[in-house]
Amino acid sequence: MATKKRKKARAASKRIVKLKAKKPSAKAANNGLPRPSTKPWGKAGKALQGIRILDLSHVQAGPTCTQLLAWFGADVIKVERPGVGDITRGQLRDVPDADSLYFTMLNHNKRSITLDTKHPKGKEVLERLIKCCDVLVENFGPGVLDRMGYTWEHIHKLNPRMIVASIKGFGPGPYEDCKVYENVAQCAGGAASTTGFRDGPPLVTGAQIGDSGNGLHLAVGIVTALYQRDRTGRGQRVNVAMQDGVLNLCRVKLRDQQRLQRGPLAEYSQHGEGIPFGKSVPRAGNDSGGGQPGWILKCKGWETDPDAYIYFITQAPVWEKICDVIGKPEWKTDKDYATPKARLPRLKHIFATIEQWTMTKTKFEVMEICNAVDIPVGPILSMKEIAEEPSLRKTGTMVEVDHPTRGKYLTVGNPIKLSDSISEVKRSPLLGEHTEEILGAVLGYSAKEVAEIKSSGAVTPPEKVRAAAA
Ligand code: CAO
Repeated sequence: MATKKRKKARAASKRIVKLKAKKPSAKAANNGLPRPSTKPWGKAGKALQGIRILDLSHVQAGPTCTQLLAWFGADVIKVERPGVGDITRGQLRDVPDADSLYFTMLNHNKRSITLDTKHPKGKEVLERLIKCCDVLVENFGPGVLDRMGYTWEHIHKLNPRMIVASIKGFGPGPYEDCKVYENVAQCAGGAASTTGFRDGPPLVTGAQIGDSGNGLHLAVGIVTALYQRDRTGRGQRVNVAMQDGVLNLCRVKLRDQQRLQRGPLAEYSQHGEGIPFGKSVPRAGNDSGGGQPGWILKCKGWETDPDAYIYFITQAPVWEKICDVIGKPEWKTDKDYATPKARLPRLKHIFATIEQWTMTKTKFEVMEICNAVDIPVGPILSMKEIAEEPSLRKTGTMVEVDHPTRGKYLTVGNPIKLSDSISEVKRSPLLGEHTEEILGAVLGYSAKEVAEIKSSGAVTPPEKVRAAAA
């Protein structure tokens, strides 16, 4: 009996040990909620895995959008004209016979298929692509897609889940039929009239807000439409007009346009200089666009180095620290300088005084001194300095990529970091590099059919184009 009891007790305690040893499932232990990934940053999969993009885009605006989606893991199939490809492949070429940096830096992580979309066989292939993709992206000139025979209605019929995303220069209105490039959009969207110095002509900015800026707008629209499709099962159109996107980025200037109707814009330095305002928002030089006055000031070496400058912000909460740093402690209590309102009419003099100090320091010394006491300043970094900045390499914002025909080059990686999604930068495809692979593995054509398509002229250039390219 005693032995039986002992055996029972031993078995029971074993069960307890077993129960204790059994790990609760991740879900059960967290009240059914998912836990944070245990994988390192960015290594838990690809955010857009399973999404296939039919990329008919070219030049810059569309390709920046599809490159971003490709970085997040979408399978981007770039359709290019046989023998020619995206025009940027050959534009601004720095290495003979190699794809230009213009092209490579906008088309990472994509596959390339050559296809004449006006050729009957090419149309057949394109329709198969439409049927097996989630999103079609295009930034052709107005009416081009319709002329090819691919109206929204036709695409929707072929694949009701398809999202059709387009960039055009202008939305519906007097200019809807115009072709548009970057600077046209900057001008029509309000950026150029508000950029530059008051006494100079309008200026375009180096940042490609019309092209790359609208690539971002389109990408947000696409991801939003994909999210909605999860509920409705239906695709939709996503339209971005470059003028609208630039205006969206210039909204602070529309804010000022309306403020101007109620009186002068006191934070614009022209106000302090006693120069009256006209009817529209003027060009404000390097004035800050917000409520904290700022200006670009010379630093040590400015005489020979075009980038020896710093952006200096006289942020109100740190005004007293600024006074100490620049050796003007008396401004802390002087009624002409002590308050932001009192300073507004004196900004020119204030910045000239601060500049006397910044000119004794390099921009990096100013950074060190000011940031130590929380004064917001920004060094004017040249592209050379940015390219050599180790911290940007470390975060993957600057990446070195190897390319079979041009060798190693530097590019900007994905600036949007996701903790759960891998974002490796893979080289851009050669023209038509994946044509056979896509025809066979994606579209399911047999080897015989692939051979037929190839000999039809739908994926290879006509003889005269080939001869001209040789
Ligand atoms: N097979 C066969 N034909 C093709 C093709 C393919 N794979 N890809 C393009 N084409 C044809 C088009 O069908 C079109 O032919 P039609 O005029 O006979 O219909 C032709 O190529 C030209 O297309 P396009 O008008 O788009 O190109 P463009 O070089 O004349 O103009 C641009 C370029 C950018 C001004 C124009 O596309 C545009 O305004 N796009 C919208 C705004 C935009 O995105 N601008 C920014 C570009 S980035 O700076």
